[in-house]
Amino acid sequence: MSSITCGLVIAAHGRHYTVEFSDGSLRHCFPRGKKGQAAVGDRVQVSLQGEAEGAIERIEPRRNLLYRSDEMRTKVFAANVDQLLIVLAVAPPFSVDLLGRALVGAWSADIRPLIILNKIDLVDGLAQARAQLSDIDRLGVPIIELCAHHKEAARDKLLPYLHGQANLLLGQSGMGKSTLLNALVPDALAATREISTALGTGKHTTTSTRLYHLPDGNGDLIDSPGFQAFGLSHLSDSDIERGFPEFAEHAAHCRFYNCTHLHEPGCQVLQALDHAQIGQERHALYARILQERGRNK
Ligand SMILES: Nc1nc2c(ncn2[C@@H]2O[C@H](COP(=O)(O)OP(=O)(O)O)[C@@H](O)[C@H]2O)c(=O)[nH]1
Ligand SMILES: [Mg+2]
Ligand SMILES: [Zn+2]
Repeated sequence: MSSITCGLVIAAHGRHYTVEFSDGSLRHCFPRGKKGQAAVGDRVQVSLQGEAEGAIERIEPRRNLLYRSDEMRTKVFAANVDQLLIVLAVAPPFSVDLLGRALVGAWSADIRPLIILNKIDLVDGLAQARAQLSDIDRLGVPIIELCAHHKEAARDKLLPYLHGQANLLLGQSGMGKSTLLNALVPDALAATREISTALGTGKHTTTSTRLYHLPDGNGDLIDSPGFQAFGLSHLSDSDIERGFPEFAEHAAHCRFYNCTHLHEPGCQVLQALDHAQIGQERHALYARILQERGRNK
């Protein structure tokens, strides 16, 4: 007879997972049958098998699940996330479109976003990067500027925001996510090696997403692979509208209760757009996301 033990999914490798238990031990676990997919950050019930393996019998109810989707597939980032750390850099240029989508995704899942503007040592591009963030800055999303190469200063600046929470690092490649991870979790490399050991040599260990504990055990940091797309075809119209909080005060006064803020007469969002109270790019992104969804229905 095998016993059931509760654990935390700390890494996903396709259809199998690394689960950490309260004594710190790790096991290589497979889902039992064809049940729903587990995600990094999930709490799971595992029946222990042998010395180092287990079967996931049950996924505990989630607080939230962050994912992206398009007409082809759904891609899960992580579960039970408190805060989304969106990593941008002064250079190479970042995509304002992807940033806006990440914010929509976060808010729709009740996850608080925080923006990290990295590489501020590249002073020539700093003003331009800040200008690109002005619409977002006005929304009140915190923007932390730092240089990940200065490990200690970066750590001192960021850690107070991360303590006691499950934080997910997200960003396009080249923004400095790995550099930042190594600044925040100095033994990240060793922890990754420990997973490989727990999985046994010879096993395929390509890890797409990985949860690390912050030093002092005061919160977690989940590292995810870089992304180049952030489809939101799973969201409802109202989820999407919630991703544009600057629309709300105007939308309340639109003539039609079901106004889409795209073409309706008496639309106060469009009027605010005309008066530059709402950013052009922000409204264009809103329209794009709605349009993509329309195509997928
Ligand atoms: N100038 C500068 N370069 C940085 C900084 N942080 C990271 N980089 C560099 O940016 C490149 C991409 O960093 P990396 O951490 O691999 O990005 P990732 O793809 O997001 O994981 C590397 O060459 C880093 O050395 C920074 O604060 N300033
Ligand atoms: Mg990287
Ligand atoms: Zn409207």
